[in-house]
Amino acid sequence: MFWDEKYETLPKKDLGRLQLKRLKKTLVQVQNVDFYRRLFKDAGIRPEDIKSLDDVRKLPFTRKQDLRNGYPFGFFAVPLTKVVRIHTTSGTTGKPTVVGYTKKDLRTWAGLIARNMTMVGLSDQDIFQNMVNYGMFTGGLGFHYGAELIGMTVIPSATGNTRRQIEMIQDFGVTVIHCTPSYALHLAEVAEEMDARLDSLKTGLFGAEPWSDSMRRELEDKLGVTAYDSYGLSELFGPGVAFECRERDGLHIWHDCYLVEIIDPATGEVLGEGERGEMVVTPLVKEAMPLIRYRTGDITMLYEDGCICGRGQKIARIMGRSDDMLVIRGINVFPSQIEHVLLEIPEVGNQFMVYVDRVNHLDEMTIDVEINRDFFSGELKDLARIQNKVVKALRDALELRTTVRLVEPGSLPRFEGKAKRVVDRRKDTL
Ligand code: DLL
Repeated sequence: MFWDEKYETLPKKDLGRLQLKRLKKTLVQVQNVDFYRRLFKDAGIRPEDIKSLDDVRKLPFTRKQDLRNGYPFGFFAVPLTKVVRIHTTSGTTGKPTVVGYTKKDLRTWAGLIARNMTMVGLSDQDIFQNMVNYGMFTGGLGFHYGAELIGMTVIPSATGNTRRQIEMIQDFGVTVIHCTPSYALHLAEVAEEMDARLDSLKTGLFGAEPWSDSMRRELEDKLGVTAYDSYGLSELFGPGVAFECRERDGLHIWHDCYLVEIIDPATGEVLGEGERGEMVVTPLVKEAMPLIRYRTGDITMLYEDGCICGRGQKIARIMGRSDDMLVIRGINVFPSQIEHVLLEIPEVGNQFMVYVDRVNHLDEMTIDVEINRDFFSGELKDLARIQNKVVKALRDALELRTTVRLVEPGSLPRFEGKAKRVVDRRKDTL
């Protein structure tokens, strides 16, 4: 099942040729952006010096901070009259990053979402409930127009009012949902409280934040869906950059539109297939806001093998962002690893919070996790046993001693969009 079979299955040689052609065009386009004109000049590079795909390595990186410095429209390569939509990233600190789209960009973007949804077997027969924020976040409108392009029946329910969301799924016979995995967990929890059956559901599209395979099993079990991982970032249109196919073993990234490199985040050195590092992407088809060697901050690797579905080289599921990685007493920990451990332990729930402090110059990690009442007799010795079990499982997986606090079911925060499960308080104590 293909949306754009020719481009999704291009043989390697043809793909390389197309990528180079599109890269050259992009290099010309970015000359409309002051930042790039200066960057190329300072590096002593002219667009015509790039003669092969490997030559891209001669070009400097673009970082998120560069985009912030260009606030608001400094990275637009077309006049504002050609920009028909603006989105921004959430920007937890300082100004958000602004992204712009031409009419053609919006068509290209919708086409990429259509590829993804068709790849997992969705069609105009499906009823699609889009349970993400429809504002500046790219997840709402991005998926909306892709789904409409395929001809799906789209319910733009956005976030909030979980009980109403569940009623809509039931009343409209929804077959496909899209939301963050954190919200999907909450949805499952509320459906359980309501004793609501979600029999019409068959597919769950989840993304916008890291989530583990244990979380996948949990969501599939509770919601009765097949769950697919969806990856993207605003700077590269939004969702639709990479997506799992039915194999659900790695994500297809659309190589005709995105030139991918994996680098060592510390040295900038380009790594080989099968080596984990930061993904750097040069989008090849963006008009309003082309970028060169954009450092996504996301940690993944390129798979060596192709895929039996016939599409191109895949990337591994994103482990997290390099800036989400916690370094606790010299050991690297991604929140997704903690999630994986906790979900394997039936005595505790699937919600957790991580607090990191510095006590007497030592990093201390405390994890709050909800107890599962079905496994708790009410006796203190029971609590101690469960607590020890969690501490041991975390120590085995992370090679790190942690403090675990068991808390009441339902007492930890739930999230409608991206979850914020880590509170690093070390900076406060410096
Ligand atoms: O999260 C776009 C999106 C919307 C993707 C809906 C998928 C579904 P931003 O808000 O700019 O855009 O955040 C992008 O989120 O750099 C990753 O760190 C993280 N991220 C996105 N998808 C995944 C995923 C949207 N499937 C940032 N797995 C990215 C892990 C993800 N991390």
